[in-house]
Amino acid sequence: MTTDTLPTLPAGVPVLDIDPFADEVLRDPYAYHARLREAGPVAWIPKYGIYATGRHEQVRQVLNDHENYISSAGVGLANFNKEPPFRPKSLILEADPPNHTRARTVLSRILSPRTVNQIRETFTQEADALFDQLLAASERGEAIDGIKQIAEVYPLKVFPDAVGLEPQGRENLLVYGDMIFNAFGPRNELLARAAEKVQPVTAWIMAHCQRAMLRPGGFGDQIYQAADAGEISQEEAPMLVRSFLSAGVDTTVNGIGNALWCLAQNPEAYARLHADPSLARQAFEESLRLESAVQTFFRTTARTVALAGFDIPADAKVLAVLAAANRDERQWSRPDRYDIDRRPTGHMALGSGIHGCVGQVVARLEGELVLAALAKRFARIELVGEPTRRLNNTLRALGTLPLRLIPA
Ligand code: OVV
Repeated sequence: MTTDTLPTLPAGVPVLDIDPFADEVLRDPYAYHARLREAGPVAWIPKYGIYATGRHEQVRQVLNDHENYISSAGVGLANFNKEPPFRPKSLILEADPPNHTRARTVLSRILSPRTVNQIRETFTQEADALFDQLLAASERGEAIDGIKQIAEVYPLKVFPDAVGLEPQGRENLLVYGDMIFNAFGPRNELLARAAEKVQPVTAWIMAHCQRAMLRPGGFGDQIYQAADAGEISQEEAPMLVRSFLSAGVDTTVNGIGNALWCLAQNPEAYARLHADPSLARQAFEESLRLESAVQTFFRTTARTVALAGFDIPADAKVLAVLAAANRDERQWSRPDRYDIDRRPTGHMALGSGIHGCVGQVVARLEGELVLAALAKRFARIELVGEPTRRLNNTLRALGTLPLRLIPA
């Protein structure tokens, strides 16, 4: 590519000649993240004609300036001002105020701290039931897959139960999530493979967004109640249920999977957690920082905007590398270390600003309860094989995590 095919490149912006979505980069992104931070506060990636930032200060700035860095043109690589979205836009994720505000108000009330108080007991019982069963298996000497048997089963039980979905067919949620999060990246092989499987899955998802499919009183039905009250339209209700089903499972599955991976690699941290299971919440938070399940989101500039002194032109895509900000040595001491005594306040794994994760109180509840139930029963957790990766354009995901859990 020559510079005259890149009219939006302003003079002086450092160039980073890398494909952030290449398999080898996704498999081990941290060297690329370091290069991105080193290149400057913002860099130009010619491969896609995008800007990228991996320093904490600028990632935070981009996410907290929703007027200049908008979401309605998509939060993936695709610019919805130039190409149609691959599915009808999310009413909350891919929206700006004032539309965003109406949707956000409804979802944040449903997923509020008050709600957490109501679901906490059930979510705790489910975590205890799962780990009692794993304890029995461990006493028989069986190894387990931490992804299949912990990270997938727990969120697939508790969250869809709370939304009000029937038990059958929930595996569709993982296939759908894999596709959605791949679709924030380029049209590469990963997206093509995810898209192959998705037609019947999309039909299942959309069918389960209908009120008749949702248990009265659950999170899904509560969206329809907001429509009954006139806060949103009746047509908007199933679209907001779709947001629950898109963002509520694959994220927590990988958040929990990555937390287990952190603990399996750091026996001294696990020992501390076992000695004091009340550290579960902090241990989960630190794993969000270190191994962020959602690695990136894009924004689109609404006008020419100065970022760290560089003029970014209007209608440009800016890649906010949340996971790079979370290991920025300008922000964190010993950033690559898993330290459960650290309070990683200000990490970007759940975003920041008006689009910050609306389900974060539920996500944190799930992470905390899983790690606490684990820590109470097991003295040690050991890796008994090489974990495998499930590559995704946006998610940091393990495919398998072979573990032996050693009872206390
Ligand atoms: C945060 C997130 C991820 C994926 C999908 C959605 C949101 C949505 O609103 O559909």
